[in-house]
Amino acid sequence: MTFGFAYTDHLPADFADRSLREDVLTGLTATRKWLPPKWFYDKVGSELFEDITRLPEYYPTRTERAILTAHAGRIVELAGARTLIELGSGSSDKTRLLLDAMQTAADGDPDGLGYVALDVSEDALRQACAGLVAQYPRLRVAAVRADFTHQLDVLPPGAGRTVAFLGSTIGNLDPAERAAFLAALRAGLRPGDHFLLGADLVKPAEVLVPAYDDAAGVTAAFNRNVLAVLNHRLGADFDPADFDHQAVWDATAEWIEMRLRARRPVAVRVDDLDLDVRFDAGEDIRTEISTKFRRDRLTVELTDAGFTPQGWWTDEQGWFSLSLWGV
Ligand code: AVJ
Repeated sequence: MTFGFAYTDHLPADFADRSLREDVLTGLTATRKWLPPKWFYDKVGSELFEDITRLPEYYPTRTERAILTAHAGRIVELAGARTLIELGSGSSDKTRLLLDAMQTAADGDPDGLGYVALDVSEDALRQACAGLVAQYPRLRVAAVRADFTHQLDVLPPGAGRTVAFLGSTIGNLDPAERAAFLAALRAGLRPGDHFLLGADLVKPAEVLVPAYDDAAGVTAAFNRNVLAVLNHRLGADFDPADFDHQAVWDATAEWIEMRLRARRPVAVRVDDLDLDVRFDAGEDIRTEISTKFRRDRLTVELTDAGFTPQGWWTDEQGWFSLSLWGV
């Protein structure tokens, strides 16, 4: 047993390079410039995100963990979870709370339990799965390299499947992308499967804005890091210091918008795309939307996609939600 987990790749080797090039070409030539948030997460960006999760202002990670700590047992019981499939597995530390609850629920019979990580990053998958194999020697672990925004037909079969999508990553999708994602997920599930969703909730702007514009400047560094990613991977020549970090609460769309604002007129060359990009002073690149939800809206969207509500949990302040859905 060299690896201890099965690895399946559903993406071409050059997937990341090709989609980065497409995204940057589309986003930086648009009238209102934008970049998708998935390119934040190179090694430096992933470390900065881990730092963000420990900031006093950034409540989502610790709040979601507290809800899971309090309710994982009940969630696993309601879902009859025996195979946990995690979309965008990241560092998997919240995953462990669910796996522990599955083991407790299974007590005599932990051998049938499984964990499947689904992510676009081979490195992230291997690291997460190797850690879990070491810690849970009897768990059946599988890694699937796939793009969860439109490859949900590749979920492996299993008994008592629960698909977990935690951390409010769903908030990064705009309404159309969200509807497409939920429809694709629903199509990949069968009766008896469950969906466990972590979603951040609407709350006062005085709480939301500092969570995305912290006093220590970690989120600003995280935001600017996407420009360094473009420099390294596409031969661009951004000076990240030319751009200011902005976090704006859009009360109509109910999302936080992160932007990079040119401090002066800027000209950038992106060698690998043979592209020249000009920014006026004050011009923005939208780098992320982070949607905040209400229970009613989530229920409508999930119900429209063919899910039925099975449970809803929040913290005392009602800041973050975990919800369980059946099909
Ligand atoms: C990982 C997408 C949930 O939207 O809160 C943190 C990323 N961006 N600070 C979020 C993020 C700025 C985060 N998600």
